[in-house]
Amino acid sequence: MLTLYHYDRSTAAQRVRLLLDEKGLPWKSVIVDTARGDIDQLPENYHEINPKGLVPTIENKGVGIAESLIILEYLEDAFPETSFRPTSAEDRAKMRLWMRRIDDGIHVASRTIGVCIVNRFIYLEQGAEKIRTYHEKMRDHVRRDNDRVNIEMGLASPLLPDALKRFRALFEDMNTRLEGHDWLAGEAYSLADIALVVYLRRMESFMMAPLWSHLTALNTWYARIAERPAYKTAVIDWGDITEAKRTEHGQGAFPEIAKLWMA
Ligand SMILES: N[C@@H](CCC(=O)N[C@@H](CS)C(=O)NCC(=O)O)C(=O)O
Repeated sequence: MLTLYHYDRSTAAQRVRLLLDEKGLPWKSVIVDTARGDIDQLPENYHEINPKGLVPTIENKGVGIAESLIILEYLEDAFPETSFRPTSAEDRAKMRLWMRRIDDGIHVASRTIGVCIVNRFIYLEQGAEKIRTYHEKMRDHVRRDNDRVNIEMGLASPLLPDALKRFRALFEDMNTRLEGHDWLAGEAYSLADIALVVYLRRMESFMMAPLWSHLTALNTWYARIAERPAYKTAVIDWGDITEAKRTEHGQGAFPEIAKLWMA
């Protein structure tokens, strides 16, 4: 059986759970939640299959696979019966171009926004020593260095304006495409929609949704996906143990975030 290493609110894990549930595949859950500095949660030798020590990782037939976008493609290859890839080669290329934006800066931007608005407060509650150890053990040094700046500077971080600009451009580009189509690539729900929808929910959790309320096609698309049974089981039902903090700190940050978003 498939085993997924993940935790509730991880956007990268949400997209893998979405595809697993859309395909109706049974899977075993192993929670690995280091996001509040609990680095000891990593299973022994976890870095051998996920060199960055992050989630998600999926295991099948004794083989471990890291990186959520690779995992999505792997699940399509290994379990092609219900496909979430468009049929034409051109639409598949377009699907992958949308997905590429995630690794081309959107995922990192999402973390920057999260740390600047709320995670820095969660880290402060954990105590300086624990967070120092967490960062010392973090294998991705760019991620660690960004975290340190974002924790120290918060809404004044020099990384925050670019992160917000990337999201604004992404949401506007998605809206433009969706003005003429129901889905991001081809004419059916695909990996591109699955991979990107998790950021709507993530940015919304910081109370930022008024910033794109005018992007009607994007919001309609999001509502259409949220109605799918798999969205409930893969995203809503797993919840987010930090939701109250996201709401509280998101509300407080909104005036500054809106100013940067509009800049
Ligand atoms: N590029 C990776 C990113 C994975 C990633 O950033 N995972 C986050 C959750 S979304 C994580 O493991 N966080 C743990 C931590 O912050 O300690 C992927 O797509 O799988």
